[in-house]
Amino acid sequence: NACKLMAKQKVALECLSYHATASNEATEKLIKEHIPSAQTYNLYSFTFVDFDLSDMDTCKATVRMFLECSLVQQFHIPYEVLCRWILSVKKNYRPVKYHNWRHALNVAQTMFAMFKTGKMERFMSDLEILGLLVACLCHDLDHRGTNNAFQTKTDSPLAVLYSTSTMEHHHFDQCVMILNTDTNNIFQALSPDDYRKVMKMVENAILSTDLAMYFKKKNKFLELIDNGEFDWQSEDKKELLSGMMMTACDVSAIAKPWEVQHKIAKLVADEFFEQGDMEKIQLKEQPIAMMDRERKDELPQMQVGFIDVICLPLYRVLSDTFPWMRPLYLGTLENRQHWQDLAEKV
Ligand code: 5BB
Ligand code: ZN
Repeated sequence: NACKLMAKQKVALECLSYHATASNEATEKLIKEHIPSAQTYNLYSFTFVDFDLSDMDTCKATVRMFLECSLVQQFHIPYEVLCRWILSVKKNYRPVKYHNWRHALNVAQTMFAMFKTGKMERFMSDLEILGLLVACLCHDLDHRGTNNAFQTKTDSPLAVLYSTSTMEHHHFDQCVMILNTDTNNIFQALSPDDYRKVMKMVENAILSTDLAMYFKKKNKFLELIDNGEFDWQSEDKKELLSGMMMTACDVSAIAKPWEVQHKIAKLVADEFFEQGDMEKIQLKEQPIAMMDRERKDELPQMQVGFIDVICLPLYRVLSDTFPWMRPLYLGTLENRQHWQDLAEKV
């Protein structure tokens, strides 16, 4: 309808000034670089940290994950196209505090560690592995540091376009846009059938990163597990499992060594506070506690709540079903204690 068309145009115009594909120079440079081993970057570990990596290293680590899964050979991805696509994806993240390219890389690395160290690879086809890695890298594209509720409250064109899972639909749109940009299509050699399949998978995976979707689907997942489900091959079960894995990867900063978790939680809080500031000033509204910098003393208690309500239940069921995922559960449990200690000091 007319209203959505207008919204779509506004979003497109807004993005046009921002979007850019990677330059040939940057692509040439990445192509010529030596790609260090997975070990060099600690890619197989659930305790991977990006803090000490240069921007170039983050791209090289991404290439390494594709190579390590044999995706380049398997799906005949021209190396130059892979390099350009990675740089374009990186370029379409904004420099916000938390939902930036580094977050996307971390989410993809946790997915990689789940496949390899978590031994989840055996439940997935190569095409599904490709789809999930791509989804992780693209799942927060063009994030503006504000959540779905904020889009709705401010009547942003995005909210007019998509009334539910607003940002997640946009992240997927951006993902499609990059793939459709000249010489960025890493899926170009796929058969039409595989192309359709992988896009469907990427869409489901990205939309699954809306926390509202997680709450909607988690009971179905728990039901399957309670019934002793161990065959994850059917399409809808695979979709459910993929969605749960996406959420598990998305929040996996909570499972990192304490110093790392502490630092990342500060970045999350800073981004939330900036939205809260905009709500106070522009909307003349009182933000929720999580976004109110006047209430930053409550942060440790909120992290305990986040861990108890979202993270631990998810990691518990995943590691009870897939024992090699246990490190995520244990790391989170350890951080819970640290946040609890801080909460009691106040
Ligand atoms: C989360 C859901 N929200 C609608 C209300 C608040 N809660 S919360 O109480 O669990 C909460 C989570 C409160 C404060 C938080 O951070 C304060 C710094 C967090 C929190 N969220 N903490 C984190 O370390 C992280 Br990581 C996150 C995730 C933020 C992105 C949410 C996207 C979830 C995708 C499945
Ligand atoms: Zn995310």
